[in-house]
Amino acid sequence: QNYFGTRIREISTLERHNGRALMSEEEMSNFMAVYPDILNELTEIAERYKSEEAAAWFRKSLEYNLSLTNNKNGLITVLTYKSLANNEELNAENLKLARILGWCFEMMICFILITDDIVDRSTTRRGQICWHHLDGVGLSAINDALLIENGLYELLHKHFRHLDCYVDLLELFQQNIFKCICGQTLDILLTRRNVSTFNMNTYKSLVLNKTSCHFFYLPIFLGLHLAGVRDPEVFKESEAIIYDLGNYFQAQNDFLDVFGNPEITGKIGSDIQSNKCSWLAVKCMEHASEEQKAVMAECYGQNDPEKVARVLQVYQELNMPSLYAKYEEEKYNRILRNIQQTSDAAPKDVLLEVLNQIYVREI
Ligand code: DMA
Ligand code: MG
Ligand code: MG
Ligand code: MG
Repeated sequence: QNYFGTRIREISTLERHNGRALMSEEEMSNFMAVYPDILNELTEIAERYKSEEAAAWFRKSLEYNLSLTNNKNGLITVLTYKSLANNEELNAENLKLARILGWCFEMMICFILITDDIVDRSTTRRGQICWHHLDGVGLSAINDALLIENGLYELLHKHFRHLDCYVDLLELFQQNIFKCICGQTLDILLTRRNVSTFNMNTYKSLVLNKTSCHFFYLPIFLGLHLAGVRDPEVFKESEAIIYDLGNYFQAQNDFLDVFGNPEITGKIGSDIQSNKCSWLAVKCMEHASEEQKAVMAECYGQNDPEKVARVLQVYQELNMPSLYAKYEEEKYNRILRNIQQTSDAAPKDVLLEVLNQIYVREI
């Protein structure tokens, strides 16, 4: 049962721009149908470098880690392409290309999550043990993350090199990966500051980099470029909404870290212990009394169950779940309104579908 069960039904009745942008089971199974080819091709590429043992390891790490992403983000690229490509271009060959591009994007999420779980000292993701935490993996996970990142460019080279948009695709990956890792760097640096210094401006710039640019900007912009969209206005309109979606998505991720059910989220939250500049911490400091602020300053970011419990108590005193529910309600309505106001040239239906997917998200 979703935390906001009642809202789901309401959204499912939303009208959509056209039928192309739904994350249907059929769409997902078409996307998954490309997966065995992706694995085989990447293994073959690695084998070419005359190391069968390394290639087999690469395949193993790909299989394990790609199962830890939700695969839905890669689908965003496919939906964007389908939504904006000309009808005559929507053939099996081009759709396969869009799906391959979606898998390149999944590889990007995958390698970021491997490193994210190492620096966040996470132990589980999607109910499975994090890659670096497995016996026989350990710190070699860092090397595996690099393998997956660079494998993505091999796949891109193999399938997209002949296209006019190749350089755009390459630059999109390189620039957004850099931005995302800058965001991750800020995330790490902020854990070294006292919670009393956290504020919404810092949070927004953190999220803009670590979340928005890679989770939403990249898959949508990849699809736009593959579809041959040139109008700068489309990119501009989409960008503003994507940043808002990213903000909402990360606030929800931060909320679930503390208030989510680990059996559903598949991961054990640790933002309080690791002193994360999270939405909850920032909002809490905005609303806290002097006394509550003092408790936060003393107890936030400590790996001590008693101190964590005191932070949780402050969160409860301030009724953070209902503050979050109010935020979510407002955010949802504002993003919805903004999507409705974009021009028809923008990927309206994809943005709406992403909003819908975030809203019903449990993990
Ligand atoms: C999410 O941060 C951002 C990236 C770039 C993974 P996070 O560490 O809060 O994510 P999660 O809660 O999934 O570990
Ligand atoms: Mg993390
Ligand atoms: Mg993190
Ligand atoms: Mg989190």
